[in-house]
Amino acid sequence: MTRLRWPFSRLILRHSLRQMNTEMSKRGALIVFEGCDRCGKTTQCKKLVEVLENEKEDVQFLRFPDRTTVIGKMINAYLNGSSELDDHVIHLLFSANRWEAAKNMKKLLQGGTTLIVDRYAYSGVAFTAAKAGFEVDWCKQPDVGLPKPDLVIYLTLNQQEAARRGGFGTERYEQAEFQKKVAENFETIREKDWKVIDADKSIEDLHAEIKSLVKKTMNDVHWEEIRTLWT
Ligand code: Z5A
Ligand code: MG
Repeated sequence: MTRLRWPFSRLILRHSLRQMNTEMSKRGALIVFEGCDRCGKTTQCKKLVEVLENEKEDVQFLRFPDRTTVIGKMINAYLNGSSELDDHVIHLLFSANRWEAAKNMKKLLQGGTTLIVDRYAYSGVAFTAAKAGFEVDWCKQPDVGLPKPDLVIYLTLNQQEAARRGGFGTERYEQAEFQKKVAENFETIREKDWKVIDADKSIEDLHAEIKSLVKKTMNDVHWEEIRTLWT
């Protein structure tokens, strides 16, 4: 009788241990890239993801706006000038575009995936607050409660080097005067723990600097709670 029960209790024990292990698994880090136009955010995000994937790290690339969703398509039409929207409406759509991703982001982070994110709520605030009649505090409100990044890498670039990297595109907001206000707003909303990096260096040198910061954060947050934005 005892001999028959023993394998069952071993199975139950093994199952419970596996369960505990899943519940206590290391979480991934939420890494966000912010910065002015053409400073190299997308270039660095993609390179970082490629290198980390080659090292068998569990990583995923996300970008905001995510132009693939229904809301993202409305944002895309607004940015390329094929639709007009009230400034409040487009601000709320940019935020809704993050909220529609938030649940999955949390799930991935809890499951151990590190997220490398190209622009986030800080861009939302810096761009809308550059428009007449918009206060930083109002702009922050729709994003209150989103997952808070564990690391914000803020890339800066001087005007001359930005100009060397090609002229502005044809999208809305791609004008020098507006971009200047956006850069001032980034300085206003910048938090103490942001890593500010001068992006006026080679893609490789910049990558090396960024990678060591990211690796450290990935190790530091394993057992930490996911924090909440602006609460
Ligand atoms: N927006 C908003 O209003 N509200 C929001 O909530 C959010 C966004 C999330 C679209 O964003 C617009 O939406 C944006 C903000 C607003 N408006 N503007 N401006 P987007 O992210 O789709 O924008 P983008 O088209 O990707 O542009 P970008 O982000 O400004 O560029 P970047 O990603 O920083 O740069 P890059 O594409 O990596 O590089 C630019 C060029 O420089 C390219 O030719 C590279 O090959 C070159 N490059 C990159 N790194 C280097 C180095 N180190 N040396 C030399 N050359 C380099
Ligand atoms: Mg980009």
